[in-house]
Amino acid sequence: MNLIEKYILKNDFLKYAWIMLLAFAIKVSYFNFSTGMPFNKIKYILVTVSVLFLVFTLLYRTKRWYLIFSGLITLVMFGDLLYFRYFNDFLSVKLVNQATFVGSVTKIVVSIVKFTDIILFVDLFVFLWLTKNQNNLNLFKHKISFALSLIILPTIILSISFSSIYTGIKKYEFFNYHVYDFISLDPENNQLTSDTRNALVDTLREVHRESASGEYFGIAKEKKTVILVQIESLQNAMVGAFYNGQEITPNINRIINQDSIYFENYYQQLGKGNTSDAEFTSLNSLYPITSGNTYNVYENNGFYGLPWILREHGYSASSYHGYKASFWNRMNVYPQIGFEESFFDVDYVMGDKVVFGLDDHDFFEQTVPRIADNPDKSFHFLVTLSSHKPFELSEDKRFITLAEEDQNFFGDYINSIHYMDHAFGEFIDELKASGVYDDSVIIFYGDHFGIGMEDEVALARMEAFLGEPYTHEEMFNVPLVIHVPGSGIKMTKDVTGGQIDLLPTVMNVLGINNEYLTLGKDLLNTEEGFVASQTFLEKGSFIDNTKVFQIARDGVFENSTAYDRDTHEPIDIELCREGYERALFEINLSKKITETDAVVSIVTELQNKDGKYDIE
Ligand code: GP9
Ligand code: MN
Repeated sequence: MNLIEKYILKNDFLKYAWIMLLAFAIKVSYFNFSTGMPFNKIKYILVTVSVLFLVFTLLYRTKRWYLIFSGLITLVMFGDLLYFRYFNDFLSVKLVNQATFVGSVTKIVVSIVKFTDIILFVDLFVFLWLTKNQNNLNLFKHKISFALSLIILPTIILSISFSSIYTGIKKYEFFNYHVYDFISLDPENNQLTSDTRNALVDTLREVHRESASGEYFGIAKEKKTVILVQIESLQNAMVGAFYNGQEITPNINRIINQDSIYFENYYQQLGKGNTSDAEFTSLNSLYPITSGNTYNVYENNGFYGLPWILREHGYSASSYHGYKASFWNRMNVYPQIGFEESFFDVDYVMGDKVVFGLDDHDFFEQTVPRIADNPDKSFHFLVTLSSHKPFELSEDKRFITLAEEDQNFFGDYINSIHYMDHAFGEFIDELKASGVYDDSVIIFYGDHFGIGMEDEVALARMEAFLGEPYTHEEMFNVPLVIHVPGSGIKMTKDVTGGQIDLLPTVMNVLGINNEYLTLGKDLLNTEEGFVASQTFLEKGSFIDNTKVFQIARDGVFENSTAYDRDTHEPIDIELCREGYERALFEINLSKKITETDAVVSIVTELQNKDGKYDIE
């Protein structure tokens, strides 16, 4: 008893350390398993717990400092956890400029929080309880404890640095991830070397030689008005589908069935900038970056995508969106990507707000006169909003009768898409009434999924609706429709493509020779489908015509998985090595082009002309 009394109960380190270690272990285990940590990575829990223990015991002097420090670390962890549930990734310091975005999506954040998340705060409660009658824990009062800690820290660091078992630690382990993220240790060389640049120019010249002789070249060349609509959260699973006998998108279906080319294997290709990335990639045929969002980080870059290209070919270029100009930094970036004129919320008469901005019905109704008010060739880019999460419409805008079990996020999504479709149908009617329709080409696509994987109830209801497991492949699938009134075309294309392919495909139907920088391909003239993903399915992952390759979270090819799209059976990943390398190559190349602001100079070289960028 004497010994126990002397060495354990009277020794603050021994008395408190095990309790704190246990609390950290619970906290970190919860964090790791909630963020998809495989069981064989349990060693990372030890690393995080050890670092936490060291950091906090070194802060033994005052209770207040402990609470501030621990509170901050816990908040970052909590942020990582929420962000992970949504994006399948941790937060990054490069995302701080997106902080304003959080305000608009508070409801989404709230829907992602789970009651069990309180476990992340367990060490704070335990600490408060242990210190309720004292000012600190004095964990390091004894020299032996202090010495012990000085041994543990270097041991951890050395074992991380030299042991192969720690492959992937910077992707999984909390502290390593954030340290690497902070110092931006990027193994890739971010210079666009002259060899790579020359090879790119040669490849593009090859592509360009064939561009004017493709099928469907110029089918919409004579149309005066080019309308491109990016539709919020429209997944392909909704198109052509019925919910309990009720057609979800009757207007879109009708458009697809007449004078249209419908791409049914078309996919989102976002980074971390959601809607803005869908815009960026579709308009510019470049991949978005994933460290931050392209619209913010590269707001001053020169780009040469669809708006500039169409201006070069005699069209005017305008954009329309019923929300704040500052959101996604559109007000600064739109002029850079070529829009001469942009309309935002303040330019519209706001009726009832839907979700957080202009109702699609009001949006279309007030946009049509502006489109119609162009005697010459004009390009109009519309970004819809009211089918945005959390899909909460007022009762008078819900037209689909939902079963009891779908009176939730999933059912709200169905109703929201149905309402958007209704407004879209009115849009087409208004275009007809204003006399613009016949002389227009109308192209539309979904920006990204509506139903993610984070809401378990919605996920289950989505699976019941689909009649099969909900995969990322399904989640990424958005429709692309090219509607050419009077063309008599009715076609469904099954080639696999993504938003990066929009620009070359649109140039083809508009009869514009491709002499530009496009990393995507013209989907009307390729059989070889390929979509590289960077978010949700991380960099290296891809979807092609027959298979889906999903890179492992540690980034190691050999640990990854792949399946056949028809049978859903696993396939040998060696069959995916080429696609994997291509995905990495293309994304890295795109990143280098963006980082070095090389677009305009490459386009100038491709065109062998000077000063093309200065269009008046
Ligand atoms: C806001 C709208 C929605 O302007 O485009 O963006 P999201 O939240 O889908 O990225
Ligand atoms: Mn969106």
